[in-house]
Amino acid sequence: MADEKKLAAAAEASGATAESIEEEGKFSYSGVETDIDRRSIEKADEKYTGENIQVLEGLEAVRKRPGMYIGTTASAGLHHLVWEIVDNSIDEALAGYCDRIDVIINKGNSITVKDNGRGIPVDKVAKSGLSGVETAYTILHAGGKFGEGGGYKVSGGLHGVGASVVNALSTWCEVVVCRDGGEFKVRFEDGGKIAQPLARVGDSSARGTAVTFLPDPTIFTETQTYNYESIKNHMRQMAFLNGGVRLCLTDDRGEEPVHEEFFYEGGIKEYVSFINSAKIAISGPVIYCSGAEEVTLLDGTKEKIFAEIALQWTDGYSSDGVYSFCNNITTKEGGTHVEGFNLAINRTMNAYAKKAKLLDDKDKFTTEDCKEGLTCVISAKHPNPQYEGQTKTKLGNSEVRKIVSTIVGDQLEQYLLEHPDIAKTIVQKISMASKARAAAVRAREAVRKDALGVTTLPGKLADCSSKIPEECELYIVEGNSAGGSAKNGRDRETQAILPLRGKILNVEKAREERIFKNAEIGNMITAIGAGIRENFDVSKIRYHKVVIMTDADVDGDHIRILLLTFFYRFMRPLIEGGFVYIAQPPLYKIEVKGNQYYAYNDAQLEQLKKALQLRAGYPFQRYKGLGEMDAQQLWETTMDPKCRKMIRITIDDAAEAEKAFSELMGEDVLPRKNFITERAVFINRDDLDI
Ligand code: 0RA
Repeated sequence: MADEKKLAAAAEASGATAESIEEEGKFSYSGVETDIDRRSIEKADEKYTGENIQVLEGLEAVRKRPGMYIGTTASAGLHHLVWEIVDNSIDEALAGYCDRIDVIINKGNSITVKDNGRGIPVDKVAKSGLSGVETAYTILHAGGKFGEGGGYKVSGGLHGVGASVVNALSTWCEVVVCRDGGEFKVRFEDGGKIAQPLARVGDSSARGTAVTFLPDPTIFTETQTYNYESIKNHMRQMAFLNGGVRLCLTDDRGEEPVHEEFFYEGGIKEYVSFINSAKIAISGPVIYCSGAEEVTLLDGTKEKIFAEIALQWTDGYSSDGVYSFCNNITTKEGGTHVEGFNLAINRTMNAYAKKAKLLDDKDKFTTEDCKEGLTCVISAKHPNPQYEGQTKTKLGNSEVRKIVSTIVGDQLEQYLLEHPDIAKTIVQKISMASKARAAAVRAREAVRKDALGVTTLPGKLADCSSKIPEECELYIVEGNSAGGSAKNGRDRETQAILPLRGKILNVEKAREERIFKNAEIGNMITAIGAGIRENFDVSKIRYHKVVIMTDADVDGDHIRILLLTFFYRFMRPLIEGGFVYIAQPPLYKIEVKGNQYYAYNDAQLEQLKKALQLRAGYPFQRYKGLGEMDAQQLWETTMDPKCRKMIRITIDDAAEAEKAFSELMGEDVLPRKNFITERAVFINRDDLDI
């Protein structure tokens, strides 16, 4: 097994997906209601005749500016198409008519999404003059605006751009609906043009909708290949967030089909158990609170807001184990549901601890204290969510604050009163956190003083001369000898080198006071220059690329994961912003007639031997460490921006990443072993371009 694959898998450590650096198009959504959207909606309200030119104009707008609708046309956008279609089926499940959704990755990378719901209506829609199916697939934002009863709702939010967007971005798209005793089929081609209008093609006693589409390669130019792990993670998350719905994934691309099913009767309760599976829970079984409240919308209609919260304390030290969602979409920046939770947990735990004489009347726990070691999933379902924040991932509806706060306040208090032993354990944990906080603040102050002093950059840091962060790179290098080569081989203008001595501290297992006394960690904080944790300010980072460069061996793997854990825990926006990379040094060198050739994996080595027509047994060098390369070689193979390959680390799914980091770095040995064995399967099938 090639070592860089192993590391890619460790990076994929999941939730943290490794992408090749070419993938620059991060998903950033600039708001759902763009001007183009609004125009299209207005058009959709006009009278339509069968072959309507305006329909095509709407879809043409999507094809002209796909980024506006799906964020990016890179890998994330390709996957977004699947989420869109799955969302529609989830809505049908939430309406109570569907309990199974299948996703099939077909040979050739088309996708089928199939549900056992009522089937998209096939009757004519007066406004469009088209059938319900054709309307949904050709008119922007048509979803939910047709059909009787009004029971059907699009989830809205960041997804919810609708099936028509998927159709617009597909080479072809077929929808088969079974309902009313018949099977109906429609086929679109060339970005949504009706190629075969909806027709009854047979009888059927079944009910449901099956959509198959092939993403258009002229739009998704970067990659047309679906990543099994990404789809799997998303479907598992959907199954957790929508308890009782069975989500099934089949990959038909290989020789043998791969099939997995996700079904969690307990929903988010099981989600918390899953995240905590490699941790030690101290508060008994997962605690669950839920409630709904009716609100009257602006147009006078009444809708229910629903919120559920599942929580469990572990013996861990991190205070950022809160995962929040609205309408099944991660709200990365939190928002009113999280604020409501914070208020409730603070109020409830302080009141209980005082009443039970476990806390002095003059003392007070902070919200941070209450959240130490806590894993919590908050899921809100809102008919009209408003999103705010830089990435539009912060829930803004103010009524939600009160709703969540009341639900958690009342039900958690009740739970504590009914379970005094568990309550006591939780209060003790919070109390210890509170005491440690005072000590940590002092230790942290010491580091911050250094970090603020411009003159006190670490002595070991060989800084670059440029002060423009966008062009600056920090190489964090394992070992002093490799550090020496890197210093001599680098581009001094833009590349800084920070050598690390031996292994860095495992921040997953150490308490804050110790962490801040660790010299290597202090050096990294000072060098990057943007603070840590809640004070981390990504706009202050001194380098836009932080590159981890370690040996391609077991120790190197370990140091790499220690560093990733550190960044994940202390500078998460650095990873989220895509500023963290892993260098890819070559594994092999072959010398032929004085020329040097490098191979970065086993397959390349074989290719090279063939291309150079080498006899069997021709000698080659296997690099055991970076230290075996001189400065010139290190530059040519690993650091020169013109020819190096690096892996960029991103986080797809925060809960998944959390679980992976705690499995890899936590106390328990068994989950770590399992993790590595499970990944071994993935390593062979990963489609990373290295
Ligand atoms: C509108 C009305 C009805 C069903 C649906 C939409 C529907 C949409 C999707 C999208 C994916 N799967 C779906 N399944 C159903 C109900 C019409 C009726 O009363 O039968």
